[in-house]
Amino acid sequence: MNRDEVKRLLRTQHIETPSWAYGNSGTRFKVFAEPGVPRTPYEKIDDAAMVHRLTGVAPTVALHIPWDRVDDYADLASYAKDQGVAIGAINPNVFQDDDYKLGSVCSPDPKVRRKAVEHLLECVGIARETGSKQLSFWFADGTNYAGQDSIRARQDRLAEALSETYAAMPANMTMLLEYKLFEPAFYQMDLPDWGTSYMHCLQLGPQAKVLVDTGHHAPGTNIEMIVAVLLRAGRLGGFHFNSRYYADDDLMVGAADPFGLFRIMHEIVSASAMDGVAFMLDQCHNIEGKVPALIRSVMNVQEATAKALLVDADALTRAQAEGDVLSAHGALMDAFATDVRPLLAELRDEMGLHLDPMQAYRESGYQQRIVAERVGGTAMGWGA
Ligand code: AOS
Ligand code: ZN
Ligand code: ZN
Repeated sequence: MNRDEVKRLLRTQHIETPSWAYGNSGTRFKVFAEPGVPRTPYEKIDDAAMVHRLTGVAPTVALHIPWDRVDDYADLASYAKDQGVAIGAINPNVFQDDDYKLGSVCSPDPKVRRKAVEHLLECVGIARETGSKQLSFWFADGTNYAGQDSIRARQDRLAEALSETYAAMPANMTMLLEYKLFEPAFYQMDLPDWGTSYMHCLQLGPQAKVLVDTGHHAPGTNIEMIVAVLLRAGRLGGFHFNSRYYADDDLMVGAADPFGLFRIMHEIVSASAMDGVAFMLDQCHNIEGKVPALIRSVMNVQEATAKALLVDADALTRAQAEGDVLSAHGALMDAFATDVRPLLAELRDEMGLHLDPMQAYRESGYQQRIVAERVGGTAMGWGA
């Protein structure tokens, strides 16, 4: 692919930031409060807009309900628009209430299931009101002990809840169904892997697609293989990008394993699927500044994408057809070894942006301003 085509595609790639990453977060041991953290969903949008202003490719922000509950969602959406961004995926929260102890949509208690489904339906409404086209579902449902509940009955309850929600979606809305190997449940999760998620999507219909969170697999899982298979089936809805060393670490994407990210992006580029996939971040910035961490993360995704776009597809296909293992592998490694920072600087220059968004942030005075202005009130986040 020539340089201009690479830049054209990079301009079209949109990377969605998660509202929760702008708030305080931590581990089960400690949530360190950071000065300047948003006190309202509106202030989260201000931060997301800043990330977009500096990177030019992060025009949407995902919401998490009820963390981002407001009285008037249309007003929130129009505020976002005024700041130059839009509302992205709507994420329901069916894991933080006491009555979800044994699950939400899979709970053995029909009243709890009803409550959870009502919340999913509420999120369909919020998506409509904010102009969002995507629902992003993650369920903490599962069990801790063999025999605790019927695995099969839980699948039936899940299918029932999803189909009621699916039926309420307008034709232009997509349901993204996320899976997770373990945590918070340790014996079995009701949606533990891409296959289970895919089966539910198949049953639901074409508006249901699988969401791959890069931190939700067993160590050593070949994630790009999953990506390739789902793309082939037309059911890869999108990503929750982040890095992990051990489990669901939620560190900055591209920090722990930039090569893994590149391999994922290579599958997307080679399937010409850049515009059909939602590139979303799902991260927690526990010890680093949140806004700059999100800027860095957006840049990391861009760098991996640029390298994937630079793969010499002809040389690769030729080597593959000839069974030339090392040349085929070499075609990928050459692209991965390319320093794409000058190309990205050129692209930013053409987009009227500072060549280095991290430096631009440091020089902007934004951090000092939010620290000075956001005094009083309650910082958003969990447990801070
Ligand atoms: C949880 O592990 C998942 O990654 C979800 O996407 C979750 O909704 C998100 O991390 C916000 O809590
Ligand atoms: Zn996730
Ligand atoms: Zn996760």
